[in-house]
Amino acid sequence: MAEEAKRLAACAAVDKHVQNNQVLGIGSGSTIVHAVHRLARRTTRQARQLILQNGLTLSDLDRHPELDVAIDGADEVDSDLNLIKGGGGCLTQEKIVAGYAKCFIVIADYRKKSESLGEQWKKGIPIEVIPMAYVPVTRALTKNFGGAAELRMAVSKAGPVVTDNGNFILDWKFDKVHEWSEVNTAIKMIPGVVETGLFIDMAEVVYFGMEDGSVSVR
Ligand code: ABF
Repeated sequence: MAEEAKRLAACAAVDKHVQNNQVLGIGSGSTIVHAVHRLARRTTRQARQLILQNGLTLSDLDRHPELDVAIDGADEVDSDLNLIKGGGGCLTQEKIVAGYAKCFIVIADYRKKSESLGEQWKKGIPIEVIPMAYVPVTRALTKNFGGAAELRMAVSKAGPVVTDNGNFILDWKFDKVHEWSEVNTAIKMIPGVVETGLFIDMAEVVYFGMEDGSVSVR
């Protein structure tokens, strides 16, 4: 059910927003896989071959510092299109890609839709930190903003999760609704914080695949 909802959202977003010869940014997660499949179906055999031969690494921000469209999933989306991202461990590179796109589109299934952040996603806001600073950052988070923050551990419990950038992730469980834009800026000012999983005022449109097979656009 949720998988079909992800597919519906991905197809609707790709069909509406992606045109030929555009430079695209693609995020990570299970929903985005459906968007890539949709894109591949629309790609000619020759281009698809090219994509495969190049191991799907098509370009980078050095060559394309501005993207036409970025498409990504999310862990939660509120009624103002603010997002929590990073539940899967990726947030900094995704924020960079979204931030340099002319248009940032989010695709998600119905479980991610909420009115207020925290209604659906109970694991807290992921915050990427420089490893040497994770203890003082944890203390600063709870002292300044309340709640609790935990170092994210690998499933094996052998050690902390290490991001693509070689950093750790703190999951900050907030205990009240905040003014998210202000809190996001304040958290980013804590020395040792690399990036937060709060994506405020970035998404232009969000496609939710719904349980009844429809697509809800916010
Ligand atoms: C990435 O994938 C993360 O920022 C987000 O946490 C997650 C969403 O994954 P899924 O589509 O599997 O729910 O975009």
